[in-house]
Amino acid sequence: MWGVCSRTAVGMAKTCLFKRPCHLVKPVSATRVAGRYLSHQRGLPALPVPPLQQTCERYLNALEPIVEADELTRTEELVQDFQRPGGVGERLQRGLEKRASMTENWLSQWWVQVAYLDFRMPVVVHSSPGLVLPQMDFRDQQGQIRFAAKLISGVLDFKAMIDNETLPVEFLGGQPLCMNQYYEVLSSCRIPGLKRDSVVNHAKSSLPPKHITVVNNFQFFELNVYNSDGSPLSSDQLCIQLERICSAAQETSAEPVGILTTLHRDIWGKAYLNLMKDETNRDSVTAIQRSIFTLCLDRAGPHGSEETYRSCAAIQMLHGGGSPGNSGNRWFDKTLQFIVAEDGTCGANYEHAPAEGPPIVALIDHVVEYTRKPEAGRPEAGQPVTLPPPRRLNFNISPEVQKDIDEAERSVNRLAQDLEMKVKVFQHFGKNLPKTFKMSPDAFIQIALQLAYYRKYQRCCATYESASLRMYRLGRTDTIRSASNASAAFVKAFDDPNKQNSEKVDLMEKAVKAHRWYTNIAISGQAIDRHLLGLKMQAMEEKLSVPALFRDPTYSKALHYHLSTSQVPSKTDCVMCFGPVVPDGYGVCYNPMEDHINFAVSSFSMCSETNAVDLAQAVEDALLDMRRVLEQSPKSKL
Ligand code: COA
Ligand code: HC5
Repeated sequence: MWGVCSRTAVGMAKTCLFKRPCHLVKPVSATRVAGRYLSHQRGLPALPVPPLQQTCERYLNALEPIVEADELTRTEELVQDFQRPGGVGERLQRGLEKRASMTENWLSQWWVQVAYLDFRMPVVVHSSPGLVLPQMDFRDQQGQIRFAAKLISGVLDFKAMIDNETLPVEFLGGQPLCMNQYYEVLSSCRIPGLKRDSVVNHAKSSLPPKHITVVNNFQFFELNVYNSDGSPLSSDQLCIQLERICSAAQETSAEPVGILTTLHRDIWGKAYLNLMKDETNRDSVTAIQRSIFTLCLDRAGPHGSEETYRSCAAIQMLHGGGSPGNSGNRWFDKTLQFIVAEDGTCGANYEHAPAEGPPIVALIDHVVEYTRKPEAGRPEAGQPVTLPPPRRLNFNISPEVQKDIDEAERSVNRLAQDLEMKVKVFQHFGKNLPKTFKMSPDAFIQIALQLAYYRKYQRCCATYESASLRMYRLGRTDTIRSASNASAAFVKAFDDPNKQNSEKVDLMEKAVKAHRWYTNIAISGQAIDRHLLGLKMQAMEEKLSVPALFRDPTYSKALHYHLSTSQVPSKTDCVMCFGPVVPDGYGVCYNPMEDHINFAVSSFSMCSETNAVDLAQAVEDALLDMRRVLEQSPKSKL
């Protein structure tokens, strides 16, 4: 059980098992959490609070490539004042250290609030990522149902690993990781509030849910996925039930109530109160929230050519194509939605508050592997018996609710119209090439992104890359700032005809090393962004005025990420995607496989300065040009 590590696709090694997590947002008391899970979690180190001087110094370094000299001078003065002996910085640092000694993780709850629950933009595009699987080999409803049934079985198989304590613990850089997020993704849901949202997790209730929700033709159904003896329904049984759902959904039409979940959160918060006034609606919404996950059986989206297929599919996963498309065939507050369309387009959308991408991807990798196994090899749960039909979840649409639905349709259509998405499969090489040159593949890709951006804009920009903090108990993420002095020196030299090839290679190596260094400090809790956020939150907690350092335009500039990026590796050849985090920026998600790299680049078409297609092309060019100089370098011929 607690055996030897083996590498997984998430770049993490795995062993062992356990059970019952604590809740992410509202922790359950430790006495309810028993067994190996708890001892594993207890064995994890607590997230450190980095030294104040170190963060101040690193902050100024990180600003150098992205701000003007006069801005930097002003910020240097603010930093000096902030960290002076007896100053506000020291007071806040002490407060943070105290908080760290009294909580399981001084950061995570604040982070979930600030990054997700207090963030009021629609979760669609602005927060919830999409995941695109390779197109499956069916093209009709029968094939869709058969695949969806296998998919459900695959998720239940993964769920059993959670329930039976056989879920492997992952490792990163030889360190065991916090596994809490795995226990947050099933049977949970975000709930809109008037000012702040919340997340409920029913997995830990005394009566854990036994059903999923299925949505087809904008209509929701509760589908019980376990037999009365507790065994999961077989794929054949599930097929029968899904067929019943599809015929019932085709017979009638309904208002797309799910589209309400695409609204701005304050507006949805109000609309939610309208919706929940009605008892039938309350019952239906509760069934969705409690369900293990949601399965969206979509009609086919726009196809496009082979070249554009994945970009079209990414749009289906991210927002569903607007109200004439599949956007109403969703409940975007649901933590996990699997999407299976009639034309073989498959993937998922997930609400980000409870978990990061890697646990979701590990689950999906498992499901895909499961669906590929021949039926015969699988344990089937008993003989098909007559099952009660799935329950339709009815909604009563009052004029008020109808108005909210109309508004949601308009706003999601604007959002869909505004999102540009380009999926590029970079075929020329993958992790293999940087490895040959003894460079970190992730750092190599990030430096290529820096080069692509610089070539397009003649400047460096604040760049965000997600770094996992899961080495620490309840750890989430910190920011790797990919724009460094070393990357700036490299991108400025690269197209300079007066520079020798050897100098370019030397600068590339330095830039890649600097990135890997930043990655190492970030995953060991010594990066600057979450610490600075913590110091600011501490000031608010102590009801102090927000220190000038955080009111500085330079601080806003440092947080205005023109490039918001994330590496999400997987075993399956899939691509993950998300929207930009600023109106004039890009979202770039990439999955480096051994011999190719899948990229999804997004931008907003409203912004005339950005163009996802162009940036994707610039990234491809940058990667190829970087390879060329490496191969031309005498070192490579050694
Ligand atoms: N020479 C040769 N090989 C090298 C190398 C070098 N100098 N540096 C690294 N490698 C190898 C590694 O051993 C690894 O090998 P593997 O393919 O056998 O696993 C591979 O290259 C990849 O390493 P690298 O590219 O450096 O990246 P990483 O796997 O360490 O990932 C992060 C870096 C930042 C992505 C990772 O630390 C992280 O935090 N991941 C989580 C991100 C996340 O949560 N994203 C989703 C947010 S929702
Ligand atoms: C299916 C995986 C998608 C990845 C999502 C991701 O990277 O989210 C980042 C989370 C974090 O805390 O860094 C946020 N980001 C999309 C804005 C990079």
